Amino acid sequence: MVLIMKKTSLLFLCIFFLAACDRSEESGLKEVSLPIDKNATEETKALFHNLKELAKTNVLYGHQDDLAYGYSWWAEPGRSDVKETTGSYPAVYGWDLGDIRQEDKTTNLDNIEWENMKGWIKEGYSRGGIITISWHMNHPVTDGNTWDRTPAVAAIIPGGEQHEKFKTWLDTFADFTQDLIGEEGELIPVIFRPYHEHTGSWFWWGEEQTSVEEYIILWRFTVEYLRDEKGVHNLLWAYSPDNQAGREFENYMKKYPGDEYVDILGMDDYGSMDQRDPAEFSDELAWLVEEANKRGKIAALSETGVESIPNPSWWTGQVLPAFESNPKAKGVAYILTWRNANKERENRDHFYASHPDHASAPNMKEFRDTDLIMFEDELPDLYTIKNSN
Ligand code: BMA
Repeated sequence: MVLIMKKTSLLFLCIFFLAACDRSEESGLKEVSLPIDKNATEETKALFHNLKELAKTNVLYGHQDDLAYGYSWWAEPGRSDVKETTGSYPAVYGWDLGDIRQEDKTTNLDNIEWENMKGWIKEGYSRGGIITISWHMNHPVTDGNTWDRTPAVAAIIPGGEQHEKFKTWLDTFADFTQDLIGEEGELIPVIFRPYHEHTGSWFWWGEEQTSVEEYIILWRFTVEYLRDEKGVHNLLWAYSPDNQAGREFENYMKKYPGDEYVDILGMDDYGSMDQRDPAEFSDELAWLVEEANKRGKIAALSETGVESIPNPSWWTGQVLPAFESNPKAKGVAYILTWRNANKERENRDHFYASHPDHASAPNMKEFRDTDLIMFEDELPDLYTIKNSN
């Protein structure tokens, strides 16, 4: 009898609880998701929240260096291979700060003038686009380039002999980000993706050159120095191991700096988009989405592509199924394909988005026309929180 009564009251309690939940849904209030920086600017908080919401229904398309140059043009205002191929600019603009240091060099490692880059960042943002910045950072000990594999991390973390010098590089980075100002005087939010592809060994912060402890200390120091000492509050932090076309999830998390230090679980992967069974890769993306959701983070395919797109139906034949084969993979927030190097200047076919004369151009347009994939002209306002359904 006592048991029956207990069961009945439990039932009533459940009904009451469900009704209460219903009412909060009716009122249209939604929980706001917050980034790791509790003092992030309003626009940065809004971007985190809105991107997380948008990821439930769409995958945004992004392209590296999109406004700076294309396969057959260089620094011409308004131009974009992506827009000329599909009718819209990309929703996400990738830029890289490689070669930014305490010196007079006026361009990045791919010859983009810093001041022009700032202009293009402002332009993309003013149209509602998302800005993400990677950093092929020079070697802080030898002053060589980012591909100098001499170990360096122990020397630049606190206590290391190059620590003070390294901080001046971060200062330059801070200055750059604080000079990104929107039309209302607000700081432009940036998805910052430092020390990327560290599961490979091609950069000085790579797997063979850096211990787990060193990598985590470097990451956390960078967050704390920029956020707490330099007062940089327009960043979302993206962690982006290289997936190396395998189910190496343990590897993915091996040097994870922790949920307090990361907003976006990114993944860089070139190999998987090159003739690998998209269904397999889709399962890996699904894993990434689940992992991100579990931690209150956002999942992103932060760098990918196949050089010169030899398969004319690559966009709908390889990329789309990577998101659709496993329906959970649709929860990836965005994909960023790498840059379209200028053919004349670099004398090579090093492009990762279609350009209008390429055989894959109609297929990229088809990809853009699907309901799942979103380009810039379809974006909702990402920089204010509506807090309603
Ligand atoms: C690589 C290549 C290089 C380039 C570097 C940084 O993948 O595109 O040519 O310098 O990225 O953008």
